[in-house]
Amino acid sequence: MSSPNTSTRTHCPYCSLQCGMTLETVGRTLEVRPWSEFPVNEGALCRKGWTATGLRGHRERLTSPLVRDRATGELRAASWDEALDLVAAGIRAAQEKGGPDAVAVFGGGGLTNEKAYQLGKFARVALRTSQIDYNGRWCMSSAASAGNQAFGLDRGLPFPLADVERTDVVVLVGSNLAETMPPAARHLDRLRENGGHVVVIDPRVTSTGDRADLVLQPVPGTDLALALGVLHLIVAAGAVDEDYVSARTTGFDVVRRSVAAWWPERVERVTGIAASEVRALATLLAGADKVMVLSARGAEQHSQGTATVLAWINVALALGMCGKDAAGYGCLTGQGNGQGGREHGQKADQLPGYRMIDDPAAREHVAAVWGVPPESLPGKGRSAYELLEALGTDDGPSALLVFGSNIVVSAPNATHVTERLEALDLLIVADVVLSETAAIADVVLPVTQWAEETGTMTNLEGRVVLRSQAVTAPRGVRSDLEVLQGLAKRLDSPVPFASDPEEVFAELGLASRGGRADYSGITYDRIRDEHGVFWPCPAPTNPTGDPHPGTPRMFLDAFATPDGRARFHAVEHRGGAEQPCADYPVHLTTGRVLAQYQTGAQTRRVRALADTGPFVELHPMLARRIGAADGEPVEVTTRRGTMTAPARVVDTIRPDTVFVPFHWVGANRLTNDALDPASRMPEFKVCAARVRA
Ligand SMILES: Nc1nc2c(c(=O)[nH]1)N[C@H]1C(S)=C(S)[C@@H](COP(=O)(O)OP(=O)(O)OC[C@H]3O[C@@H](n4cnc5c(=O)[nH]c(N)nc54)[C@H](O)[C@@H]3O)O[C@H]1N2
Ligand SMILES: Nc1nc2c(c(=O)[nH]1)N[C@H]1C(S)=C(S)[C@@H](COP(=O)(O)OP(=O)(O)OC[C@H]3O[C@@H](n4cnc5c(=O)[nH]c(N)nc54)[C@H](O)[C@@H]3O)O[C@H]1N2
Ligand code: SF4
Ligand SMILES: [Mo]
Repeated sequence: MSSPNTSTRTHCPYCSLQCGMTLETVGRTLEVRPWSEFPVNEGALCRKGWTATGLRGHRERLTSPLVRDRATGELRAASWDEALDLVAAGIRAAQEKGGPDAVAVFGGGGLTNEKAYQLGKFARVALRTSQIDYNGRWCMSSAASAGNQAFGLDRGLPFPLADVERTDVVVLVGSNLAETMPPAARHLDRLRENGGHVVVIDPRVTSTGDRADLVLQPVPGTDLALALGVLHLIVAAGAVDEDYVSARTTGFDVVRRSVAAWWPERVERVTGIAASEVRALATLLAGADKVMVLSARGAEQHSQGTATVLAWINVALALGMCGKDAAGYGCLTGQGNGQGGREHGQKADQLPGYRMIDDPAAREHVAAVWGVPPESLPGKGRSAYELLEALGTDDGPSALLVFGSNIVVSAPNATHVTERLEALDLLIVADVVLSETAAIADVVLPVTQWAEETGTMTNLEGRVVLRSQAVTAPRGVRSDLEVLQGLAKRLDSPVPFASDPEEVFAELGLASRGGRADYSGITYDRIRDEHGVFWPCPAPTNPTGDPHPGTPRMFLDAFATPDGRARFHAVEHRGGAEQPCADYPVHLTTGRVLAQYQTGAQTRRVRALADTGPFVELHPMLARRIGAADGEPVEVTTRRGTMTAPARVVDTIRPDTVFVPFHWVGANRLTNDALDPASRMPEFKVCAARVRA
């Protein structure tokens, strides 16, 4: 490994903003300092970013492989050779019995582009399994599937985030960005200083809502009906941009008819939002020159997530906004590499460059880069939740390798999923700490974390940034790339696997070349100099040609569909898969708080972030009805499980809804595993529950 610098410019280990930061080694400690020139965050970080070095040297950091001792049933330390030999032997045994698909791989949207790429290649080339998917299915997959259907391409934001400041109205549908990407909230403040308006749609008034001009509080799972109602009023007001619709889109006539019956009073009955507020929103949008609709998990993590996003895209298209400067639709992706993680082949149906695995030309291109025959590549596998459900069943995988996900805490209907993990013959988890998933594994592989390795990430804007190694890794750990290299060798992979990130990135560039997410014109040196490069960025066809500038703004002239036009899609409102009833009378929704990241595997171990624990947020009216008091334990039960946590009584949530953060074990024992038919996204954001004091 290269010797550490004393001052290194890099990016945060957590969310999709990928804030720039400077890491300084001061004696033996590593300190976070601002990197003011990096445009995305201009030196600002949230609490998680400032304390990101808290896992370094932590006593719970894994520094040796662990294997489960047959005699005691406990995990014990092992050498790398012993652990990797055991994994390779287990994989062989599983595949001899059950064929290539007996081994499955589960990846993560926090992995660097290099790791995501290598994991996809490892599955298809070294394991020859079709059974690979990743936690991105639980993140922005509904927005991705809607973006692909409407625009022919999915890039979270098709414009730089700072464009928010130059629009007239921004509508945040199910985003709490003041807590989930705090430095981004400054754009909302600046937009308002510039005379623009912020609208927030969320069943709770969050700290994002506190910065808004208009807050609408829908019943969870009804954002789609609200979009239909807003479009109904836009049509009625004659505010449709007919020239744009006829020049740049197809399919509006059917959509126009489909919203005809969604008058505001009907919207009020379904969404719980007063008809006057629905009218206020439509009036604001109809009168604005530039409108930006941004969705996040609140609107997307539903069994109708894709349809909901399509309904909001319909609103943006009808107003003529998509492809217009400082306007349009975007999805706020979530994980550090939520964007890049879905472009390089760890998704069941995709190959690098956002190519589809069932496309013969895509298979041929990627197989040539990999040096294997196209027919040796497996086909499409199961989606994340379907894969987990199949584990240990007669026709499902009997071994699973997990890289970068803590499934036991993050999966919906988690008790059921944990049973599936326990039914495996072999569970292998690569992680930096003993997560709840690693704790039930047969083999645990300790890996390097962000400051100890180099790699690229693609942030929510499609900006490819470089995370540079700042310190040497603790003795005993290996990088994910080294782990995959070691396993590929033991499995007699037909081609070798590189472990140097820059080498892997160059190969990824070739594999992505000509694909929808083309990275072939991007190099580490360029990213360093240019504060990141936006894909698509093809290499020049002529080697002496000018480099491609990258693509900060997409769809300005045409959409990525065959005819260049965006597609309207008529969608129907159905609502959450599980509606309240006499036994389970309230809506349960889940989400995040500022100080914790995801399943908390990393942040719950950072002492400076330990001020909040789990809680159940509920309205004073509901608290009174069940006899609950602020700070006292309440029990939440759904058809799948029960959890208990202190009540947090606030008048900012709908009285018919309770909110539980999912950073602590418990929330996902409650959630519903109903899936969106297109994206296979589980319904994390609504189910029916009972609350008791
Ligand atoms: N602090 C922190 N920041 C993070 C993360 C983290 O774990 N912690 N994770 C990162 C990741 S991976 C992601 S995906 C993003 C997520 O970022 P967000 O989507 O902003 O986060 P959530 O809290 O999941 O959901 C946002 C809001 O949706 C609301 N909501 C619930 N149900 C509904 C509904 O039916 N309709 C509407 N309109 N709103 C609803 C919730 O009340 C919540 O305030 O955050 C990223 N940033
Ligand atoms: N109820 C409910 N559930 C949800 C959600 C919700 O809103 N509500 N949100 C969903 C969403 S949007 C997401 S993104 C998922 C997140 O779910 P997970 O991905 O399971 O959550 P993380 O805590 O990010 O888990 C990442 C794991 O990888 C480890 N890790 C970190 N970096 C590396 C690395 O470089 N290599 C390896 N090998 N391991 C690494 C971490 O220590 C951690 O254990 O949760 C989903 N679950
Ligand atoms: S906003 Fe996201 S990227 Fe920025 S410091 Fe916080 S967690 Fe890190
Ligand atoms: Mo996410």
